[in-house]
Amino acid sequence: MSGVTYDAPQIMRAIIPVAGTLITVAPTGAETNKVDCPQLPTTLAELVETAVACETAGASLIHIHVRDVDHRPSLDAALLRETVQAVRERTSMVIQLSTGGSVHDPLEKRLTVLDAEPDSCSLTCGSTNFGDDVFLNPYAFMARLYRQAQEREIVPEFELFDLGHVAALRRLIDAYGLPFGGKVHVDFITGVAGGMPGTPAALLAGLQGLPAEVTSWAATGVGRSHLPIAAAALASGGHLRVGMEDNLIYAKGRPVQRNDELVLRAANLARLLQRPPLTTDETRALLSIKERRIA
Ligand code: KMH
Ligand code: ZN
Repeated sequence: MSGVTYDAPQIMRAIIPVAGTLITVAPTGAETNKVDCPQLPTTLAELVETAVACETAGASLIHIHVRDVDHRPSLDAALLRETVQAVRERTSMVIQLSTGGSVHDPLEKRLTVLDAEPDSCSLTCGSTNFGDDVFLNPYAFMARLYRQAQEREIVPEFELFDLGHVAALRRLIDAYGLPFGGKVHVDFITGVAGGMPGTPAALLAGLQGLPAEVTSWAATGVGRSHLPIAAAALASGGHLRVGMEDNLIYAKGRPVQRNDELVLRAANLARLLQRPPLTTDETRALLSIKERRIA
């Protein structure tokens, strides 16, 4: 396994400003209970309505976890397929299914998510403590998921919760080459209890270790690190992920009511920094997404 490199040209490449901003929305996640947060979109109808509103607000990629009729996290094959089709019919966003699921989902079941034929899938580059639980991603699982995504022409988004995950991404690319389409997009998910802290310093440390093959990167600050990480990412040439999977508080004392208000705030911040939201077509080109939309 080759080591992570920290050469100066690589650092410069990572922070070169880019013209627009890919805004991902992660509207639901697997951790928040519907009873605790009735505005969380957990039904298919709520999810589709959310997707449409978030696309209008500036999101061009949606990271989806589905819930069953009891609003519990689910990896049901029919439900995943129905969800992909419904969101594809109503929006032009890149559809990314979570392969992380919930911390309780078995690894074998998480691999079956690809059967729903999403445009993209998440691929977390290592295990991490996740609050009181463990989010398990052994290297052999990552490798199988990566190979299957390549075979099915699904573009992975490499989720990096910790600095060690940056090194594991290097190992994966060395072993199996580039993803379908040749682009390498990563998302630093910072601020999880057990992962890298949600600080600009930690984000910059991660950037410095990125493999040269990385073509775009985004960042997410979970909870209170939401805004500082968004600002640091925009200032450093990165893209954004926002949504109720990561953050339920809009401002002090003010819960998030709708995902699209988080997207709109991110879009306005991006515009302020002269990095307006990418269109869905621009995001599809950035990530080399296979065309699966029905004309
Ligand atoms: N729900 C977390 C345990 C992913 O979507 O791939 C994992 C997660 C990552 O949300
Ligand atoms: Zn997720």
